[in-house]
Amino acid sequence: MTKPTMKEMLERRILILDGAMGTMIQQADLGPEDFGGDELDGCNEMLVLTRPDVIQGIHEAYLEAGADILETNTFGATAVVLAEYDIPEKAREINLAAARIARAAADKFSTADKPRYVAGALGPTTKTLSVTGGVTFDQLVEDYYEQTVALIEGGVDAILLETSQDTLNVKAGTIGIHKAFESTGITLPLMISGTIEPMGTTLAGQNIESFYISLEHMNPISIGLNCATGPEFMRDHIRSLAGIAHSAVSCYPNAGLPDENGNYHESPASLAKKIADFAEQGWLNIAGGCCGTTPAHIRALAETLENYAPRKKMGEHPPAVSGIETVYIEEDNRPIMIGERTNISGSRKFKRLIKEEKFDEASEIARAQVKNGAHVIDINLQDTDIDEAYAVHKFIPEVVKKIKVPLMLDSTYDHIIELGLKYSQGKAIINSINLEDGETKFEKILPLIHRYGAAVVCILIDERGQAVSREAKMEVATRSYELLTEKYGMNPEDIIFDPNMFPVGSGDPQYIGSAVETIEGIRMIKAKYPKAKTILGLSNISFGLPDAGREVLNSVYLYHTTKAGLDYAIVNTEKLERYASIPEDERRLAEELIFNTNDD
Ligand code: HCS
Repeated sequence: MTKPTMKEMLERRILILDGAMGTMIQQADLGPEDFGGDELDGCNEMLVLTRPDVIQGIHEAYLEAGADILETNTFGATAVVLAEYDIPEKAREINLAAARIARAAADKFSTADKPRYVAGALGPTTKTLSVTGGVTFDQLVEDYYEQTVALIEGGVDAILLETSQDTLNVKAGTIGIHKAFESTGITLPLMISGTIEPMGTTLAGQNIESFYISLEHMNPISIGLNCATGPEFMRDHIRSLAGIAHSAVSCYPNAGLPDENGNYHESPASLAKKIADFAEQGWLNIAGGCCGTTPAHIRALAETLENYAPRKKMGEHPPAVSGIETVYIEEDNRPIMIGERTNISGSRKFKRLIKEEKFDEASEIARAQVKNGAHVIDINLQDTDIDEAYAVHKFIPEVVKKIKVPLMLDSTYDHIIELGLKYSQGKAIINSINLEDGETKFEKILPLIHRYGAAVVCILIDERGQAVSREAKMEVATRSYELLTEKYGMNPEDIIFDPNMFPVGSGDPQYIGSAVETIEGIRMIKAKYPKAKTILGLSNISFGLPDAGREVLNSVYLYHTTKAGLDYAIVNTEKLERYASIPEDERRLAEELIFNTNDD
């Protein structure tokens, strides 16, 4: 008889994950010789080679206690961590051995009623891309890839990225994991577990919602929290996660907060009771223990949770993008304002600062935009005078230290977009794709969207040029939408149509009437594709007018396009006026231009 899959078992009951490994090893009274010598003392992962009996013993104790899922002893078996012991080359051997030990133990205890699973554990490493640095995104991808390949070859049932403190590390991890799935031809369920510090966010600053929104595209079988705290600190976060996650929710806290000597005091009964309360609320699918927990904790948990049903109702949330913080795109907060001043082609000051490599000062411009109401920041560093890749590499890490809002990455080059994504913890917006050159742009950018998670601006341009009339806009939107959702597998909520705007303020006769076409184009797109979003680069409309006139025209146009359903506006947030506060005669003049109603 074949074993039910983990997914099938998750439908039936709350699955019990094992307890701590690291703190169990600490208690095992081992000496340097057990780890392979003085230099390797404390390298827990080495024990799968030097003292496999110890690791096997811990696994079996957890299985006896009732664990359904074992974690391999590979938390720090990533080359970048093993390099601290001068043994990076041992990564493959250690992961392979660890997976085999856990596999054998799980199989020994597995029965038809209670199948046991092995999750290959990948820790966060000792370096975070967003906080400590000291490692590159690409290096982490390679290290996680190597680790995952060996775990798969050793026979694990799932891959678990745990104690995740920085979503950028997780993104590198998931990319490495998928690369391993491709190269081995074996795709396993992906489990993700974040760590929220007592102050309420990950080390890299995200709360649980942003963490989830940034990783949702990976479609994990489970997502949850472990480590850092005991269960009570996790309560609000687990509740939030259960409310939004489409996947199973996991929770494996420490046995309380450690005291000054690093000891944990939450008793098995008390831990089980607190976690059972989460189950009672219907929030849980997987539960277990992290640092300080023992087989006694897992036994208490398994016995208690037997009486509770797993979370059944999947969560939901409004369409969203994220940086360190999340922005939901909802009817009552439209339009989302995107600060445009960090665009080289739109701001001379910004361009000068980037050219002079004053990245810190340049990022102050982003901060000013946010201070004045921007919910997202557009970043465009493309210019013939500038090395764009270098500027992205220097500027984006600087700017994400200063602002928490999502990024809009604006470039015509896919390799530049990808570079930007490697610095974006959150779910960014890519600006932009179009059908100008057939599907070339779609083919280049869509893989990035699936790999890193992002929304995308789709400009309504095709092989014939920019769509001007409302009918032409609709035609290109329809073709783009069908391709993106059906052929390229995009979530409709992440498609943002830019229906084009022309400078009606310039007086150029070819643009007369185009502002109304854009308003009506937005209305038609929103009616046909209510899930898709719309965006405009607002200042285009007033191009060629004196500054004061520009502000009025921009603001009046924003008012009318918002009424038509506009979701995002790229603006200079420092220079927007409220429609109601614009003097009536100025407003009328602007409306005559927009609606082309001046007969003079
Ligand atoms: N699975 C790891 C997590 C440490 S945070 C351990 O040691 O139990």
